[in-house]
Amino acid sequence: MRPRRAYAEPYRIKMVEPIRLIPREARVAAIERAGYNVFNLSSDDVYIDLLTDSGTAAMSDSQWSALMKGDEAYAGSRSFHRLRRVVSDITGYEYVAPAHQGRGAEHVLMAALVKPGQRVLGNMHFDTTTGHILLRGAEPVNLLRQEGYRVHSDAPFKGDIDLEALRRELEAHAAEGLIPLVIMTVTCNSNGGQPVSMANIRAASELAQAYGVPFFFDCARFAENAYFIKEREPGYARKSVRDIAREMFSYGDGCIMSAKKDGLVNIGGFVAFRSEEMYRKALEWLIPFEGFATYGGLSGRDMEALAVGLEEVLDEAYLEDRIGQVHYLAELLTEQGVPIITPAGGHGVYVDAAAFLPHLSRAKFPAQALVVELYVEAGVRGVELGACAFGRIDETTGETIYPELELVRLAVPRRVYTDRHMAYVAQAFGRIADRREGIGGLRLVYEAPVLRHFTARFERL
Ligand code: PLI
Repeated sequence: MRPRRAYAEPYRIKMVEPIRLIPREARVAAIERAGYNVFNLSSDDVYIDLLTDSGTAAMSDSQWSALMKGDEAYAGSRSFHRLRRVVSDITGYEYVAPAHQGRGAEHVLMAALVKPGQRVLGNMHFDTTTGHILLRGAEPVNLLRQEGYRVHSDAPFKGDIDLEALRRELEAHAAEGLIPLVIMTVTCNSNGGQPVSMANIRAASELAQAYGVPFFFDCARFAENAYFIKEREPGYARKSVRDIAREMFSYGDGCIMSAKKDGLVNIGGFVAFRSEEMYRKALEWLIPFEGFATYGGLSGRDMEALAVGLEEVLDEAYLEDRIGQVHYLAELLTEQGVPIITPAGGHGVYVDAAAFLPHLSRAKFPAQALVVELYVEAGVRGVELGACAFGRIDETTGETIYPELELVRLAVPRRVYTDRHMAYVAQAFGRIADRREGIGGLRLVYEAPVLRHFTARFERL
């Protein structure tokens, strides 16, 4: 199951960005000022930042030099045409519209295709996708197969959709026109960056087609997904990751992408279609909200860097190193006795905070408490995905409804940190594990009505 890592990092470092570990007392003061919420920290006070793998990649020398070739024309930019050619070559989708980032692409797609009262099916929609479906007055429906919710498993494709549940939904609602599209998120971020198998993609696409429903990908991490297929799915070991990606996209009608992940850029996204009609519909929303059809909120140089990033991300030496590094961190944490979601996914390690701090009830925000502890111990910033991010109050009973899992995500930025950084993170967890019984919980003292985890404030109990 462990991805191969035959060589050292397939790059050498040409430019460095200094980072520093501020003293422990300063970290204690910083997190207190931040209301025990790492989103409120200044990044200068963070030593190793594992908050997200989104928009945090290091660009290559080729990408930096491509920036100089940016054509900043408002309309018909040469850089757009270059990006369009690269996207069409990988996806097979002819009609490409840039967007400022993933949620911009989601907005355009949902506005073009989704109407109030409809149901948007998927393996597991990401939060912003869920938000855009809800904003259309529609219902996001997650049909991840049961295995995907198990913390410990050796299933190779925990991002797969439950095909029987998909068939039932289509059978019940497609004929009335209540299902505007199915979205397959690859990899599936919300349960740990878990891959979806080609067999599952093919079968889900065939089902959608049989019911006349468009099939789309949220392909933020498509190259990582393709690499997992090559490593784990029978029949794909000898195929190139590029060919695997092409086959995957061949089963779809289009895609939305946050290029801040597998685009290897710091900002950007796009939506792409097989059908000109859908593309025309999308332009009605793209132009007023994102920008003209040939830039969609990006500068010409952004599009140049993205065109190069989409090629580089398919380099198998890069992917072997990338996914290998995430799995190396997972192994080190397991050696320290830290419970994590298994198998580890493509872009980060997800720690089971409820199992790590069993003395803290959900009401005491154990995952948030662990995020705070990791920052104080080592200056490392992870993120809570548990009671704060996903808990909500039942409007009728006033009771808190907790999500199934209480996790801390350690997302690994692409090409940014070395294995020594990973070892440092794991050692910090080892020190925390030794004194975990003494770690106290938190009390929520401020919350916004939506997406409360970004701005919440806590006090120590
Ligand atoms: O952050 P955006 O707007 O570029 O992309 C939104 C988005 C869409 N789909 C998926 C699968 C995502 O993971 C995603 C963003 N993810 C973030 C920010 C993350 O930290 O995982």
